[in-house]
Amino acid sequence: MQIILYYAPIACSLVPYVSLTEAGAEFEVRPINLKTSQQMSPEYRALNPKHKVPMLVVDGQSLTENTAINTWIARTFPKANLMPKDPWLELQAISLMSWCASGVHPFLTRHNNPAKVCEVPGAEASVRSHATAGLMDALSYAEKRLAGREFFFDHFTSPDAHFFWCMRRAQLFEIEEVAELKNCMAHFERVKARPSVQKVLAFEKSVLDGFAKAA
Ligand SMILES: N[C@@H](CCC(=O)N[C@@H](CS)C(=O)NCC(=O)O)C(=O)O
Repeated sequence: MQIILYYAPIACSLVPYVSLTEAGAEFEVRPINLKTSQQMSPEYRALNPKHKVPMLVVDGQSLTENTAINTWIARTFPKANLMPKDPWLELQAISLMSWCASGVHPFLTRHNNPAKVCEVPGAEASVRSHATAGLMDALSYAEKRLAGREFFFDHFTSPDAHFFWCMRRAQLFEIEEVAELKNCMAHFERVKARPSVQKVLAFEKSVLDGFAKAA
């Protein structure tokens, strides 16, 4: 089976990189430079009209959306236990990843590019402050879910990788409030220590260095 991951540094394509690595899968990574808007190029848009990462291509068939991609990885590599085995808990895991994608990620996107949601000159600070309030409200749910727990379920699963990415992105945006979330921060450090996450962070650095050299 040929697996290709379209990936961009810093972006949420970190999540399937971690899942594939945890699964011991062989996969090829094709880096996309979001800083130069490579995702908007005719070549990439021909592959993925949504012009987003991640995208997984399996034997020539493409799959987009983190929730679907990570569900595919978990089902294709069952020995890695990337989702709970119990069908109800598996759906709870899918629900958590959908929430990361639709209940948390949009607040981070507003931080990244406030002008996308409000073009009024000088509105950036207000957009970011509303985004932070929405983000903190969303994260308070995870703070409660993670109380007294190492992971969202009884072992590491893909939703842990997805939530790790959300927390990392928030910290890279220097949203200081997230540091107050003790359970989320402990989860962040726990997931960060995993070899799969250390591997993607090292890979990310090498891709960023390569982009800088090419610029
Ligand atoms: N719902 C998608 C979100 C994907 C997404 O927004 N990816 C961002 C990077 S984190 C992206 O590719 N942005 C480029 C663009 O919007 O053109 C998922 O969960 O996979």
